[in-house]
Amino acid sequence: MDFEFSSSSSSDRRIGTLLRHLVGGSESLAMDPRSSVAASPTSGIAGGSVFAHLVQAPEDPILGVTVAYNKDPSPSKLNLGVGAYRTEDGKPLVLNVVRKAEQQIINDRSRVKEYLPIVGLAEFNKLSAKLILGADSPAIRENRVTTVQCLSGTGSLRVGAEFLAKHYHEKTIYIPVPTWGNHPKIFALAGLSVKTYRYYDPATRGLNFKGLLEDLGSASSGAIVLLHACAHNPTGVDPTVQQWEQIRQLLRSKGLMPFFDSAYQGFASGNLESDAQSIRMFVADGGECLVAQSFAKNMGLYGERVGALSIVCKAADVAGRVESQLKLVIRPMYSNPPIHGASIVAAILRDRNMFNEWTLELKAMADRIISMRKQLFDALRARGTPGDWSHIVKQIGMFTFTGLNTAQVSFMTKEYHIYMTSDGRISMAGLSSKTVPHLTEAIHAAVTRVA
Ligand code: CBA
Repeated sequence: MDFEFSSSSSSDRRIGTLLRHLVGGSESLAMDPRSSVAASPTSGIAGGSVFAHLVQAPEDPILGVTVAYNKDPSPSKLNLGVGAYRTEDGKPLVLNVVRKAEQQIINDRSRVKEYLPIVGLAEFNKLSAKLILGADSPAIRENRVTTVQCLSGTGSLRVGAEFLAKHYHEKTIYIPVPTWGNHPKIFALAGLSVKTYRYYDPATRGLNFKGLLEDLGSASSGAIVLLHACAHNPTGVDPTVQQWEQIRQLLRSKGLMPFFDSAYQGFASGNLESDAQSIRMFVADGGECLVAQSFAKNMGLYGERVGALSIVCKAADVAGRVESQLKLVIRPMYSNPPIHGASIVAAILRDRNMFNEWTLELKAMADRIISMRKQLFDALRARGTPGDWSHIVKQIGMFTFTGLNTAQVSFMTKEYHIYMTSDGRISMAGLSSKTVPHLTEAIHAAVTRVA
C-alpha cells in the first residue's frame, strides 16, 4: 500500500485510505490533512468571508480524546487517551529533578533570553546524542554525528523528514502497521511517499516478524524505514534483540535507511541503556541512520517541546555538511528552538547527581506503569472477563493495545466515561490503583455486551 504527495483528488483518496488502514478504520483519521474545502466552489463567498467555504475539520484522533474528556462533567471520567504520565492520584507529574534544574536556571542571573543558534543549545545537543547513542559511541568520538535541537519528537521527525525529502535520493518511507497516527501525516506533508510494512499480528497480539521481513525484503533499495526504537506505539510490541539483529542485517544488506523514532527511552524497561539498544546496534555497524529523540515522556517535559534530531554519518566532513543543510531546513520553519526546556535537560544530563536522581524518578514512573499492567490483568482475571488478557502484562511501554474494537470503545466512553483512542489503545500511565476497578468493570461490560 502506498501513496504519493500530490494534489490530485485520486491521491487525496489514497491518503484517506492509507490513514484509515493505518489506524484500523478510524473515521476521524481518514481525513486528508490537506482536504479542507467544501464541495461547492461558489460557497467561498458565502457569508462574506473568504474562509466561509471551509468545512469543520475533525479533532485529532489522540489529542481530540482529551478535548472530549474535558467537556465531560462526570466525576468518574477517566482519560486513558494521550500518552501522558499521571501519578497514583491521577495528577500530572513534574519531576523533582526538573524542579531543581529550573531553580538553578532561575537563580543564575547571568542567563539571558537571547535567541539560540538555528541548531539549538550546543551542550544540549552534545548530551542528547550521548544519551541516545551511548557515552562510548565511536560515531560521536569520530565526530560523525550531527545533532540539532528540535521541537520535541514530532518536530525532530518533521525536520528529519524535510531534510530527507530534499536531500536523500530515495523518497519512499516505509512505516509499520499500525503506527502512531501522526507518522503518516508528518512524512507525507514533508513530501515523502509513504508505504507500509506489516508489524503487528492481531491474532497473536504479537509481532508479525515474518510479514515484517517479507515487506522490508521487497522494499525498493535505498528506501527509508521508520523504526520505533522501543515501546512501539500503539501496540507495546517490540522485536527481541535477535529479531533486531535480523532487521539490521536486512536493512543494511538492501541499503535501506533507518529512521528511528525514540519517544520512550527509559519508559519501556525503566533503563535508559536497554531502551536505546536497537539504535546502538545500527550505529555500531558503522552505517548511517537518523534518530528523532523526545524528552516529553522521560523527563515529563511535554509542553516544553524538547527534542533532538541526530543524523549519524559515515564521515565527519559529511556530518558537517549535513548540519549546514539542516540549518536551511530549520531557519524558514521556526528560525531557532526555544531555550528553557533544553536548558533543563542540559542541567540534568551534565550533573552526575542530578542525572542519577533523574534515572531513579524515571524508573519509578516505568515501574508504576508496569504495576498497573499487573493490576489490570489480575482484576480482569478475577472478574472472569472472557478472553486471554496476558498481552496486558507482555506489552511494553506506556500503552496497552487491548484488542477492544471501536464499538466497544464507544460503549465504554458513553456508559463509563472512559476516554481512549478508537483503536482500543489505553494509556497505562493514566491509570491508578483507584481507577483499575472502574476500568475493569467497563472492559467486562464491553466484551460481554458489545460485539
Ligand atoms: N513518536 C511517538 C511514537 C509517539 O508516541 C509520540 C507521542 C511522539 C511525539 C513521537 P512529542 O512530540 O510530544 O515529543 O511526542 N505520542 C503521544 O504520546 C502523544 O504525545 C500519544 O499519545 O500517542 C501525541 O502527541 O499523540
